[in-house]
Amino acid sequence: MAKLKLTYFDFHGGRGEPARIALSIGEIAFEDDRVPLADWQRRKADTLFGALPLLEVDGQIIAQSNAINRYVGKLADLYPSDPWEAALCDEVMEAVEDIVSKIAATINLPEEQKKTQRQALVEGSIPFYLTRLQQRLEAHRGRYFAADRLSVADLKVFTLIRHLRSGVLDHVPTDLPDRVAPKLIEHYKRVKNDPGVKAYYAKHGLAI
Ligand SMILES: N[C@@H](CCC(=O)N[C@@H](CS)C(=O)NCC(=O)O)C(=O)O
Repeated sequence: MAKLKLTYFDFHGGRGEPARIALSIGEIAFEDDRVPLADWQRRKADTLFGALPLLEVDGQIIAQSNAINRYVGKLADLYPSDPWEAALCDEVMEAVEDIVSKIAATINLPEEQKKTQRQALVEGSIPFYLTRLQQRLEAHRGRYFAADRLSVADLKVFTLIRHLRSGVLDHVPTDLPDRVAPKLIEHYKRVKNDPGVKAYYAKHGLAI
């Protein structure tokens, strides 16, 4: 088995979280390299694209969260083998990237600008992406986003919903996902109650 090291920030959530959960579900050993925020500026210059996550496989490194999700998804049997179902899985992961990038672009703004831009997201892009993701879920049997079983796409949407409901995003009401996309909340609970996902959070001492 290849030697794996997943590098991401030292918090629960974000672009590195789906791969951490997937590797845990697949019972695949990996070094969980958690970078404290205080160390980031020192380490940033040495990363492939100046960002995390990174995955090292037997000494070789890849970047980009969705490339990593696909790779670990294949190792953990959480990525569809059928090409069409794989494309559905990819579509959802890229759509989540679209909205995550818009939210991430507000993180370091001065307070007033952050408030204005987040309010615009709350009235526009966030409900737009949540309702469209909900439509894609319903178009594919309603339980999971691809192949009617858990995949890395489900873990990525789960991580997004958890983030939006967590209260860490100032000016984003925590009940927004529940109001605009109730089927995504049912999906969130389905994923949260998956035995592998529960075991992952229990291992880290987190109530979700
Ligand atoms: N397209 C990249 C985006 C990576 C990215 O922006 N990561 C953020 C954390 S989620 C980051 O490293 N931010 C710190 C920085 O840009 O200095 C991916 O999907 O991995």
